[in-house]
Amino acid sequence: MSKAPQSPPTEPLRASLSDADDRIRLNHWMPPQQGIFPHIRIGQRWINTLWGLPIAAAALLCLIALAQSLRELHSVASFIQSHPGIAQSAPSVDSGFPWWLQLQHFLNMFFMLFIMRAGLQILADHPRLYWRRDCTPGTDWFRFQVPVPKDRIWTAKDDSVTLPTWLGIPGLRHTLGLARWWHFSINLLWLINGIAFYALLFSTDQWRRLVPLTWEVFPAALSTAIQYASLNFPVDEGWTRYNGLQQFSYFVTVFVAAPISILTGLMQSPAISNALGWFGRLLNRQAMRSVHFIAFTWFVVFILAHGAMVFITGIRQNTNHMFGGVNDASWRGLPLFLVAMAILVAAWLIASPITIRYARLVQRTGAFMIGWLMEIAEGWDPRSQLTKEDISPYFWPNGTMPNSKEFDHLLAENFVSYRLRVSGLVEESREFSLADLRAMAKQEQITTHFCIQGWSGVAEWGGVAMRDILDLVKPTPEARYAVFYSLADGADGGRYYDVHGIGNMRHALTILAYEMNGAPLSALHGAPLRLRCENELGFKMVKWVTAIEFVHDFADLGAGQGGYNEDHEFYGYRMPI
Ligand SMILES: Nc1nc2c(c(=O)[nH]1)N[C@H]1C(S)=C(S)[C@@H](COP(=O)(O)O)O[C@H]1N2
Ligand SMILES: [Mo]
Repeated sequence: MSKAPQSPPTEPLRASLSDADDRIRLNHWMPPQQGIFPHIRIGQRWINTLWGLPIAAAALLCLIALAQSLRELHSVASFIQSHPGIAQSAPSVDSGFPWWLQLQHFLNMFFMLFIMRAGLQILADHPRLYWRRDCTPGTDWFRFQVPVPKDRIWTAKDDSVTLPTWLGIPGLRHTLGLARWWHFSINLLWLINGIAFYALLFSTDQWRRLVPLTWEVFPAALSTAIQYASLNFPVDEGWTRYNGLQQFSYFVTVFVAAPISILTGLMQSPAISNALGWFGRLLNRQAMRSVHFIAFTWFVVFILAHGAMVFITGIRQNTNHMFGGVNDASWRGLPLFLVAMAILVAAWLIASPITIRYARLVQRTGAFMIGWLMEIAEGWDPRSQLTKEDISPYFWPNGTMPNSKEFDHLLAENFVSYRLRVSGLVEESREFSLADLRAMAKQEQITTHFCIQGWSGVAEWGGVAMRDILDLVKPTPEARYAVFYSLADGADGGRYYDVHGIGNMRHALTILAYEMNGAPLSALHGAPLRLRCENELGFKMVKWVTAIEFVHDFADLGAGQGGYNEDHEFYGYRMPI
């Protein structure tokens, strides 16, 4: 903290904050927990998607037999004759495969690898998908976790599952803090590459490869599909024109799946979803998460099919096109393709180990790359008030419960001796009893809670607006942050705390809540007092708040990252997205 004029006494709870490692140490980390193979719910039945493998294999064999017999039919033969595969109306491309196309193709492949792995890691932190905004157990349509146990408190963190380090980034369990830095930072690079790709496509003749100009693409795609399935492939003219099936699948990938992924990703954020008002309410976070995942499966299927076709339809010619930029019988492309693959495999292998070893560096780099976006988004005003009908029947509990004599005592006496201390860089330090707070103006709001892990829930919150507290204690001009101290420790020992920019404390929907859904706040959800700050993710909303301290800087608190999860789990101190 820089020297304040007359250094005020600091909050005594500072001493109970703990330092944290700059890397993941397995003996300090959440114990592993295996999930189950992904299941899909159809009606009341949960079906293991592993069945998809033999079914797909059988379907493929049937498809081959079907396509071969179809081609013996006169009508099909003449259909293929009139629609050989490449739409007649498709104009040809004269510029071959220019260097920028090859480079962007490689970068795209490289970035997607990290984005998809990190995305899976994020999903593994709440391994269930829903369509409705509430995440009531049993309403999920997809999961790789067992049903929610009913005989005990089962927090969202309990629900997270381990991913192998070769699959997720960085693998392990509940590492989404680090995975999000990868996901968002590489997304930014992928987006820049994508925008440059669009621009170059349309400023050259290359767009003609991908954009079908007439409906003829559909019969052409059907014809190509029958020819491939019969294992008697159509003539390849890929240097100048793609066939209908290529054109259709590339178009969907580039112009449908990619934009949908970006939009559905952004709309899972509290700041963006809330700022969009009715639109964010309609396309709720869980629906967006589900569509985001469906787009991901499209990419997986596309990559597998596209990769297989590259090999099956002539690896030498195909790599000459996309990695060599030539259309001849040379061996120019293949070695370059192998080099590209080696780079990819090496990056694949080191991504998780370096993330585990240099976790703090990954956090800092991520904050450097996309922290500015987080800063902007935090300023947006939440415009998403919901109605009583929207209140979720179930609200996941999360975090580490208080486990102290002090809290047990407070709970037993119904918090009569509870005092909220507000101190630090303020003109008037104050203590508030629960009765004092209840006597102040009450603000009620019905909002969606967005947990970083992926679940959401709607509740009505009642409490005191933070701006009213600010008006009473009057933070000095040096005060830049508000630190919230909890009565509870965090999972790795040391007190739970979190830091907010003071601007965020003046937001219309930032309150200290003592009521949830019209009843006094339960111990599980943060009694006697919890923070609600609707443009941020759930972990920023400290439960069981006991003290608020206004400070100039937070570098000397805990491990200096601006909060318990920021210190111990490598989250960002601003996470409105
Ligand atoms: N003291 C404390 N506050 C906490 C946590 C915690 O572990 N300790 N978890 C946070 C997280 S990650 C979330 S999502 C919300 C969960 O609030 P809920 O239990 O009411 O759903 O509380 C936040 N506040
Ligand atoms: Mo959370």
